[in-house]
Amino acid sequence: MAAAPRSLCFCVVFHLSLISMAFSQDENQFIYNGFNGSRLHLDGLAKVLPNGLLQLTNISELKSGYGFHPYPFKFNTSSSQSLSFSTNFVFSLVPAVNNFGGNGMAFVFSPSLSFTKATPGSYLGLFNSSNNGKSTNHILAIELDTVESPEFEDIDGNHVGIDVNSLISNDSTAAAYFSDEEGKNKSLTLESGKPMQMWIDYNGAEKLLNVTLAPIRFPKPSRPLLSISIDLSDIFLDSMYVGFSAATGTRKSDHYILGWSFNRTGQAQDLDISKLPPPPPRRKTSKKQDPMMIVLVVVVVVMFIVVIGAIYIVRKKKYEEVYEDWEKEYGPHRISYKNLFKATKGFKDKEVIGQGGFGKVYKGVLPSSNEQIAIKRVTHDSGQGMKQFVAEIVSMGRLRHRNLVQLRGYCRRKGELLLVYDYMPNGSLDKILYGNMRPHLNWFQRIRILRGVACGLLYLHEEWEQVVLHRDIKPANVLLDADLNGKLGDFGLARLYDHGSNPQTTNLVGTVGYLAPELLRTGKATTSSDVFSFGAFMLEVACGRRPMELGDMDLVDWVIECWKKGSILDASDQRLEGLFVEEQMELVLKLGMFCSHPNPAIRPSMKQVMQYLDGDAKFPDISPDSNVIGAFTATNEASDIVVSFSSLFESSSSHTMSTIDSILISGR
Ligand SMILES: *[C@@H]1O[C@H](CO)[C@@H](O)[C@H](O)[C@H]1NC(C)=O
Ligand SMILES: *[C@@H]1O[C@H](CO)[C@@H](O)[C@H](O)[C@H]1NC(C)=O
Ligand SMILES: *[C@@H]1O[C@H](CO)[C@@H](O)[C@H](O)[C@H]1NC(C)=O
Ligand SMILES: *[C@@H]1O[C@H](CO)[C@@H](O)[C@H](O)[C@H]1NC(C)=O
Ligand SMILES: *[C@@H]1O[C@H](CO)[C@@H](O)[C@H](O)[C@H]1NC(C)=O
Ligand SMILES: *[C@@H]1O[C@H](CO)[C@@H](O)[C@H](O)[C@H]1NC(C)=O
Ligand SMILES: *[C@@H]1O[C@H](CO)[C@@H](O)[C@H](O)[C@H]1NC(C)=O
Ligand SMILES: *[C@H]1O[C@@H](CO)[C@H](O)[C@@H](O)[C@@H]1NC(C)=O
Repeated sequence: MAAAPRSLCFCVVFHLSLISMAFSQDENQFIYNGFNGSRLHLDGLAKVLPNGLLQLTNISELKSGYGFHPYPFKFNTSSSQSLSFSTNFVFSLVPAVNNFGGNGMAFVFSPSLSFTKATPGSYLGLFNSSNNGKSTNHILAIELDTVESPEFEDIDGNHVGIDVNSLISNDSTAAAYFSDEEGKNKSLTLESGKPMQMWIDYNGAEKLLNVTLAPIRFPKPSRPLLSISIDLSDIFLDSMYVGFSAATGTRKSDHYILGWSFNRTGQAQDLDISKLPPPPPRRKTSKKQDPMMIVLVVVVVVMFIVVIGAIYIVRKKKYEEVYEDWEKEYGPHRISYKNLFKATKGFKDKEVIGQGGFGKVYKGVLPSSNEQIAIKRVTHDSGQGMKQFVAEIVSMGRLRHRNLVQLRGYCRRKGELLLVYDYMPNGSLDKILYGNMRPHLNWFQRIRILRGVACGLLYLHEEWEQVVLHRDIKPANVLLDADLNGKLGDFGLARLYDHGSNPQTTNLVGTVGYLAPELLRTGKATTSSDVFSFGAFMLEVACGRRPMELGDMDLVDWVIECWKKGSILDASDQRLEGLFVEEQMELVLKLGMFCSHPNPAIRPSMKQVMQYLDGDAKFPDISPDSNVIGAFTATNEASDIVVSFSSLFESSSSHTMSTIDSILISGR
């Protein structure tokens, strides 16, 4: 078809025909993968950027921009077939404000390149108010409209429309594409700034115009977005230009074309996406527009950092421990504060199971092993003696005896020492002895507790590698396990006070009523002063009375009185209702008295106490009127007469027995 006119021209004017030949051959088709070196006719704001992008408009208000193929195509409007064309292009609309750009762009066939009288904004730089809708326009436009203009019956602010001589579209639909993969329509946002591709195909024979849209890199969908039957011969003139227009109004976008392929003789070639100029950068969301937003974001970020930082510091502070170099060797005995904190649910008051002179005791469950523990929280001034004390505490941890509450480890914080023990489900004997437990502790349980505690104390005094003084034996420090076995707690803890600042006053540890008189005088604790406390403890368990109760006479004096009246068993706890082994009760009362003797020399050792309790040695038959007993109520000096007694006690038990007897008899 092109061959005939070419040869004809060739004959007439040689050099002109060459140019015309080039046009006629080239100009039925072209492809721009980027517009570097293109020969487009640009008007308005349009320009080709150095990177090859065709920018139709920037974000100046109420402006138009045009990019057209510079030469018109010749159409034979009598022959519908010759009106076929195929084109595709990649565009990108970058709004000035996110989702608030405008007004849009169009692919256009126009008989003229002059749009000087056309209006920007919703007229898309194609028409003005007086010529809009006139058939004399001879314009076909495929619009990409991003502003809803009611005057043009727009369906929305994001649609594709086919316009013939008018901005009132012959057909339009919301921007979308058919996904062959998913078998459904998927919507698109034209002014997302993302590059998209459009295909426009017209078959002159079928008089069918198809418009197809898809995101870049998607193959052409099998179903067009718009497909209308239209006879372009009614619209086109013999000579038509083809290109793009775009316009801004009060809403504005950068309108870009990245590449364009056009063909009148067949399917337009696909663009080479890899060769297209880089997509224009999208604008950072409205930050420039709204300084309040920046302030808000900064404030939120700063607050976030502050909160996170605060949480970090609080957490760090919360679990902060004191750890000194010398503690390294005790590493295995150290229990992390975090674990203890979790075990006690944050040292909640609800978890407090006791309160003593040293501080509160909490119940807890170790998160790692689910084991129950008791945590003694001791306040202290972490002075110089701490090192020695921790050393002792740790060595206490090595004490193993079934009648000692096992120390598991420790933790140190500022002003605070935490000692972790096995948990004793039945609490302290003190609570059970004076509480409302029903049935009340029976005699067998009591004697077993007494024996157990004696056994534990013997271990501390004589059976371990060094002598450990308890210094605070009393029912509150005797704990009961699930089977009501007595276990001595708090051993060695009294030493804590030795490390205080004033050695003169701090040595006096213990509880009134359980304190040996010589301890009050000399301040020096001995195994014998422990025995004194144990004696008071024995009497207490047997009589169910505290050693010193307000308004009552001393427990020892009272027992002696009962004894002198010839009915020592009257001193026994009324709650036992007489249900006890009389010999045992008598032994416990008398042994208790002897242990509580004001003269330390008369007190037996723990070993002897065990022997009496076990029946391995027979307790001497003493008269209540003996010297020894008299010494209870006499002055301290008076008791000195039997000071040689202790050395005799050291010998074998059978021997001891006779010695006691003889002394007692001589005292009579
Ligand atoms: C838009 O382009 C025109 C012409 O190149 C220029 O004068 C104007 O400053 C540009 N406006 C913006 C907002 O970039
Ligand atoms: C235009 O097409 C008609 C019908 O096919 C034909 O008769 C006519 O010669 C064509 N005109 C030109 C200038 O090619
Ligand atoms: C509208 O455009 C047409 C054609 O370009 C022109 O003749 C006419 O004067 C314009 N009207 C107005 C009001 O600008
Ligand atoms: C997809 O969109 C086209 C055009 O808007 C419509 O004709 C067609 O029914 C839609 N198809 C589906 C599966 O929604
Ligand atoms: C237009 O789309 C219809 C429906 O998919 C198709 O049958 C027809 O061949 C298409 N025409 C062109 C020119 O692409
Ligand atoms: C135009 O179509 C013809 C025939 O299908 C094809 O050979 C040619 O490559 C196409 N050119 C462009 C630029 O699409
Ligand atoms: C366009 O040309 C410029 C130099 O003029 C070059 O830097 C750029 O890479 C070219 N872009 C394309 C897409 O070819
Ligand atoms: C769009 O098509 C043209 C030519 O086919 C008609 O003349 C117009 O009336 C029609 N416009 C609308 C809104 O359908």
